[in-house]
Amino acid sequence: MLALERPLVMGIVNVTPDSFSDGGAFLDPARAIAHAERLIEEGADLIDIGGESTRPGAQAVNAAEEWRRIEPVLGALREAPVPVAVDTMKPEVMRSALGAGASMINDVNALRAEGALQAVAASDAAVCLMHMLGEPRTMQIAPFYDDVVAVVGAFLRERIASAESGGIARGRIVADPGFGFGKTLAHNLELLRRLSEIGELGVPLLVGLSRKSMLGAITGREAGERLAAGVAAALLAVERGARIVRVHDVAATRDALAILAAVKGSSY
Ligand code: 7PJ
Repeated sequence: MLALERPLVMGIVNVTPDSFSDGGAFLDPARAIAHAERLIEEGADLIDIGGESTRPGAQAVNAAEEWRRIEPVLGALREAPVPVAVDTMKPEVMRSALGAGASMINDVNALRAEGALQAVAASDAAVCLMHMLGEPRTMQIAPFYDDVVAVVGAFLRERIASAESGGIARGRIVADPGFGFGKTLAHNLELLRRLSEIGELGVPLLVGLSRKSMLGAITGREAGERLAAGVAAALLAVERGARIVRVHDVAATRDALAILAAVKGSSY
């Protein structure tokens, strides 16, 4: 159960050799665990562990290798004071993660893989359903939408309905428009500008913009130099209704959200 009276910060821990933002830095479990602990100290409300890069063009890994990367980190965080999500599209990895105490499955494929919905339904964990057009290997090749907000909203509504009819109660679900997943810069900007329109889904919105290439396209900066841009984007998303922001830079994001809360007259 997550209290959502203030926006929450999900801290990203990639245990991959090839993530675009911090590729390889935390492939060693001890370093990934130390990084997760640091994000918790910085004020992360939840941690997201990923063992497969979903950056544009990334190659898939098999379930055994993906789980081998995740398991030690998830195991070490069993006693962590915050819930832990596992970022995976694979039902085998979902089942292992849920068996090992994951509190949330973060699926960029929105439980569309055969058996994924059942894997989550058999647990009492939460799930994040994200919109992606196509698959990571090819998704940035000429993505097209008539109306990106309408298409993403309709997709998320359909996935929420499927999850509910498969036995996942609405209170366990969050939805995510999937910035950068089969979207051009113009699509991403329109989604962010009109985020409050997708917000009418009946579930909380989670948004991931941290260090993404759309920020690089606007600022001309490399992934490691997009902190200010990412914090600005997270703030804009929260102003438009996002309830959870998935970020690499937890302390800076929390500071920005504290300013927002203060301006609104609430505490953070
Ligand atoms: C997202 C994600 C996102 C959710 C990644 C990256 C690429 N999960 N996993 N939303 N992005 N829910 O971290 O930039 O936007 S991987």
